[in-house]
Amino acid sequence: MSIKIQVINPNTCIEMTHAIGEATQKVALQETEIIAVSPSHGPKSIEGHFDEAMSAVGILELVQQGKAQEVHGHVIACFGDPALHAAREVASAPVIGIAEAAFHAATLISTKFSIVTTLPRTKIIAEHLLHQYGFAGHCAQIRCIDLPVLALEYDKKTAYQKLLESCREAKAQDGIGSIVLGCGGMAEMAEQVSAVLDIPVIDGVRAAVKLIEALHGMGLKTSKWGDYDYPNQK
Ligand code: 2AL
Repeated sequence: MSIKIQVINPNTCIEMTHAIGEATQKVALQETEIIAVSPSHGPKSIEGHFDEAMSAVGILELVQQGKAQEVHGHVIACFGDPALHAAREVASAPVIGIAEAAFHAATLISTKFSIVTTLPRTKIIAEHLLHQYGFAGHCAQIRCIDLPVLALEYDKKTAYQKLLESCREAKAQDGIGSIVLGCGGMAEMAEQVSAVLDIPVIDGVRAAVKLIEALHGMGLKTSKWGDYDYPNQK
């Protein structure tokens, strides 16, 4: 029996959707089928509160589509975990955001981590999530490469160099045991940065896929008892 995992890239940059699909297929179980999708409408990249709000409807439509295809889990592959709680109301399978997946993974292998993300304006979104999920005490620093999200696809060389430099500084200065990458578009760079710097570097997209495989193996789905119950009929 195959495990179908819908990986939603919430922005409309199709190149990033393909890169995320490839990066996750590499670590997925042989029986796992990754369905990488992005909305047909919405922002091309998500770099602030407005972009997040504009992406929400597209994400929820895709979750509904995935549910109709009977997928075994959904990943929201944007580091602000946009529309996560709403998606859990709509879904019956597990729904995991990449920030929460990465925070969980990081604290299972280290006591402290730093986040390396894209633009400074996205830092507040990560900070809010750290507090909301209860991981604030484990995060030493939130660093930025100061490049827009789309540079990760269209100027890969510069993005990689800047990411490597920020991660190098985090390792040397932050008193940490691991690094969390703060953008879905960084997924394909995690392995190389980790190998070069000799420190665990966590890409939340892959962490989320592996967590869904684990939940599926335990027969666990999103609870419909309580606030994640299906939305009320009006
Ligand atoms: C992101 C992300 O993961 N995808 C996107 O479009 N924006 N988050 C970020 N901090 O840059």
